[in-house]
Amino acid sequence: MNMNEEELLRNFEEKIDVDQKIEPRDWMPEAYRKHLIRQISQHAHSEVIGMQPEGNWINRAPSLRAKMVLLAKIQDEAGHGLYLYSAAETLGISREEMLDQLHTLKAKYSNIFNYPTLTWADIGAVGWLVDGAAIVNQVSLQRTSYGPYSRGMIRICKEESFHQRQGYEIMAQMAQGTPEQKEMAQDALNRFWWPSMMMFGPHDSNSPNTGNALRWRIKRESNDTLRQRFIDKTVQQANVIGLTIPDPDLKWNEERGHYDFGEINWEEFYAVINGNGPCNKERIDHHKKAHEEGRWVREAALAYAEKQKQETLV
Ligand code: FAQ
Repeated sequence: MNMNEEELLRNFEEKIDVDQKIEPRDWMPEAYRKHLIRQISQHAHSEVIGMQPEGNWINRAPSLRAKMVLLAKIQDEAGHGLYLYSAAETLGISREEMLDQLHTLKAKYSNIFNYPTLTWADIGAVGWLVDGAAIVNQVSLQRTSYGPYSRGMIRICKEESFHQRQGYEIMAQMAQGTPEQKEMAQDALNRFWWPSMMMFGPHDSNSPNTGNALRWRIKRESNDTLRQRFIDKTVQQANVIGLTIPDPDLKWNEERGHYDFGEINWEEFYAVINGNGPCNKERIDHHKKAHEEGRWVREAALAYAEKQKQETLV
């Protein structure tokens, strides 16, 4: 490393230490850039792949109101994906490259979207638990050190809190409905609880990316800290609507001021994130097909933009 680079690095670290945002044209270490591209692109893929389990219920929503709300939510997820792809593009990777990484399984996306949505209550569980977990994580990421990611998170969190309420409303309605409806809500909670806990990633002691992420303030809090916050919040919400968290070891710990909880099935987690979950193949195949079928739209939009540019030059 020459002197100049040492100085640049010092300058970069000083900015991080005083919480000044790093912007696209600022110098940054190559490892910081790569770390961000990995995290932000995987976050973007999660938002977009996350539309699939919900899309499964648009034409079976139980009322016009429920259908409109669900459509609006899914559309928001597409928007979140776009903000995040744009933020990643500022780091020097193209959208095509990111999608190629998704389609060739080089890039991951959230474990949670590899589970099926079998009943309408699952749409409630996704909103309540999945968006609930996403918010806890993303509120923390609002303070991330990379400017475009941080600004994206601020906007995304505003929309995400509406999503969480949409899901909780469905769960509350079903939990107070007929015995069959309450059973459906409990069954959805049973199936989505543990995969939602896994959304925060492995325990800190097994999380290879956390060290650099915290040092560079990409992540502001660790996987375990955020998971615990989610649990503490969600247990109370389950109590209010009379549903039971499916964890016999869940117990308030007066000393810690937190809930203790049972062991997460990490074997299942690693199987799912490495391509062997119940719906991995279906999700990627569907995305590839939609991408191919939308090719003419992208080409037409680019041709139109080019034409506009030529016209303004004349
Ligand atoms: N799923 O060293 P760590 C949403 C991977 S948005 C899959 O701890 P890191 C909205 C990890 O990538 C949900 N893979 O990694 C919505 C790494 O592998 P790699 C998405 C996971 O990055 C709602 C390896 O394990 N949110 O839901 C997962 O420090 C409803 C080792 O892990 C974000 O992406 C996982 N859960 O911490 C949309 C938030 N966890 O990449 C539609 C931003 C870990 O080295 C409907 N991301 N892995 O090959 C983050 O905060 C972090 O990336 C973590 C993981 C916390 C996810």
